Amino acid sequence: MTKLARQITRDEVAAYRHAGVVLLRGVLDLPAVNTLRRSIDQALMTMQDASPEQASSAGKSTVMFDIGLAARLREFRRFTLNGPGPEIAAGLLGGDQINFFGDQIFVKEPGTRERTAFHQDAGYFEIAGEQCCVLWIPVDPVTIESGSMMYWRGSHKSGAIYPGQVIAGQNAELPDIESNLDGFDIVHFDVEPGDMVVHHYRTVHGAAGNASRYQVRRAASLRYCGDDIRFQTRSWTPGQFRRNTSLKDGDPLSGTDFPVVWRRRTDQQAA
Ligand SMILES: O=C(O)CCC(=O)C(=O)O
Repeated sequence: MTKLARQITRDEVAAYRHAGVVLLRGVLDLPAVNTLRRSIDQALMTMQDASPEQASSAGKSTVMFDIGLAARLREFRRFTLNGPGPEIAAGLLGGDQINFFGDQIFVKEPGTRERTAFHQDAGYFEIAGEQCCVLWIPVDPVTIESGSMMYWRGSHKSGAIYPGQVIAGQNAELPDIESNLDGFDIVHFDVEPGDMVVHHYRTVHGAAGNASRYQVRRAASLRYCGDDIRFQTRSWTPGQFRRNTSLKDGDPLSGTDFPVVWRRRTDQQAA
């Protein structure tokens, strides 16, 4: 299984911590991107009983949000557990151990009007702590026209959690960022396959639809946690994001739901 195409730099770690988001250019090689492409396409073909939250179409344009692929697609699971993700998370989060927390895919076909509303992942992830990052990995070129992710820089810093987040409409707890983009420190990146954008799970983010005429916009979102994360039930978390786990509030992540995917070697500790 392919690992990182290059190492994460100190500047990138500093940017992640300061801004709560960092663009990592060219961290994936072609085989890694192709693995992910195959998995996303396989997921789309095997998506059964998609709820309106997961898939909607207006004419020919379609948006699809699917979750839990790693649990049902072997190649995707191998990518999430043994691919480059764990090492990237370890580089950015620090600490001695990384657990896999979950995955989701986002596909917006050309002409898709549906936006990804500004939201905060921490508002529905059933965890507490500092060390959780989300790897947003495009497998197509993405520009502002086709739906670049937009991030509110520094919004992770206050520690505020906005409960009851949805990605299909304006979140009541959040200010109306979309109508006032200039009023917030918003950053977005044009990306190519091989790049990824990593955000802190408290960083507020969203995206437009896909206004391009021909370019599909497919991306995977992989979530990883470090040592300080503890399981924390959130009564408002929607059912599809709930985890069927025996963990109790305050427990460290463990078990087959949250497998350990990376451990610091003892020689790395000494270095
Ligand atoms: O790709 C998108 O539109 C949304 C991605 C997202 O919200 C995430 O990865 O947390």
